[in-house]
Amino acid sequence: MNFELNEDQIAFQQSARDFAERELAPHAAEWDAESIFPLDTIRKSGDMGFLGLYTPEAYGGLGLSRLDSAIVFEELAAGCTSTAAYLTIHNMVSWMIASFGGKQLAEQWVPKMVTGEVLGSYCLTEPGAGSDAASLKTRAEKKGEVYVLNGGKMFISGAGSTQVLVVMARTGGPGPKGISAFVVPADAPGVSYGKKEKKMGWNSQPTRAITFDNVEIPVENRLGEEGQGFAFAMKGLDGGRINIATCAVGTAQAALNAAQRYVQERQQFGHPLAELQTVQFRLADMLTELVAARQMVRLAAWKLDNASADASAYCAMAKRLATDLSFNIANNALQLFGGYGYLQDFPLERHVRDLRVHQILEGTNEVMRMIVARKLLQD
Ligand code: FAD
Ligand code: 2MC
Repeated sequence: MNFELNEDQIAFQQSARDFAERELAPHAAEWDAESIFPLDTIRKSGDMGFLGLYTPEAYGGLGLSRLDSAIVFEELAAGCTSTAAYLTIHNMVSWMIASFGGKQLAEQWVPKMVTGEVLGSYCLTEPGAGSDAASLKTRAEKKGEVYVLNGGKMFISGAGSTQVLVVMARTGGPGPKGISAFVVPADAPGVSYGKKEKKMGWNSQPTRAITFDNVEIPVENRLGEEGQGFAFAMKGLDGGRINIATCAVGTAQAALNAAQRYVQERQQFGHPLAELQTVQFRLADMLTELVAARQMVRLAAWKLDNASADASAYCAMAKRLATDLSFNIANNALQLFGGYGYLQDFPLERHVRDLRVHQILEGTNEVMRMIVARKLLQD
């Protein structure tokens, strides 16, 4: 067992760190304040392969493992949490089309997603179906060679600025087995978008509701067979949860780095704050928890790469643990900055605002506990 990164991983990590420092970090505060979705930068990240990290090479992706991808996403999140998190969703969507769509569908969409010509959104949540995703009501009615979609989605990341939607919709009876997944062009007649939601964080990417009003989709746009859509959605989210967790770790690392510097510069009572043992102990706990979170994420990614039977439960454990610990680390870093941590002149308040939603989306941390407990009690 070797816990050191190999040469390739160090190279990926360095190129992601360089990109984050050059292209993301200098603009993150402005994108947050002005709610700018940085499309040019996102497309530029495609030149580095970041729009298709674990997308198969056959469609232009890098074909990396989840572990390697997690190392890259962690670095990107240290530059801009919200933008990196959108990149992870785009990667998840492109991987789903490549993995579950037929060759023709994959060839039509995925190469353009890898370059950034086409950006993707993942559409599972509905106003009445959040944690209980299998209760979704959007319907896809088969009529000859097309499906007709009616219904609505809520909280869709990127919506209104993306070109392709992977939509989970009901083709059969109630419950998970009645759900299928579809590739829907974002500008298909009958697709309309709600207002850009005003959010606490994740402001560099738009979030909108979507309505489907008699949207006609060719039968070939279905992923796999009828009834497989829920399992596809969950498989996408296994990796998605690692990604959301690794973005939390990257952000927590950025917060810890800032705090480490600050306490050595800031003087009170005639000494740098770093000389206080209470400050040292706080930093020590932050670092210990950061390392634990990172290792848990990498273990879960490794499990997914190796198709371990308990991989989904590990993805849920990693998501729960890493997002809770990372939020607390960023909040502690803010505390060490005192009043300055609360000002927008420093990145700490943004880190805290951005990280809060990682405990909610891609399955709330309560749902993560549900998945872990089910696995524990079933074994
Ligand atoms: P609810 O399910 O109503 O939950 C409310 C509370 O009850 C939570 O605390 C929850 O944990 C708790 N709860 C519910 N059931 C249980 C239970 N059985 N046991 C214990 N506690 C329970 N969705 C997409 O499909 N695509 C996206 O791109 C997307 N992006 C998002 C971006 C943002 C900024 C946000 C905020 C959300 C996004 N979501 C997206 C939706 C997100 O996944 C849901 O908000 C999340 O799954 C929770 O659903 P809900 O909001 O309906 O909460
Ligand atoms: N991989 C493959 N198949 C899976 C799976 C996984 N990870 N998880 C479940 N399935 C299958 C499962 O095996 C079962 O099929 P079968 O009966 O053939 O065995 C089927 O799916 C139904 O599974 P469950 O019986 O576990 O379904 P249930 O309705 O009890 O709920 C739960 C499952 C709560 C885990 C799921 O609804 C869930 O994850 N809810 C949270 C929703 C969520 O994460 N939303 C995120 C939206 S995206 C987002 O937020 C973004 C920012 C992009």
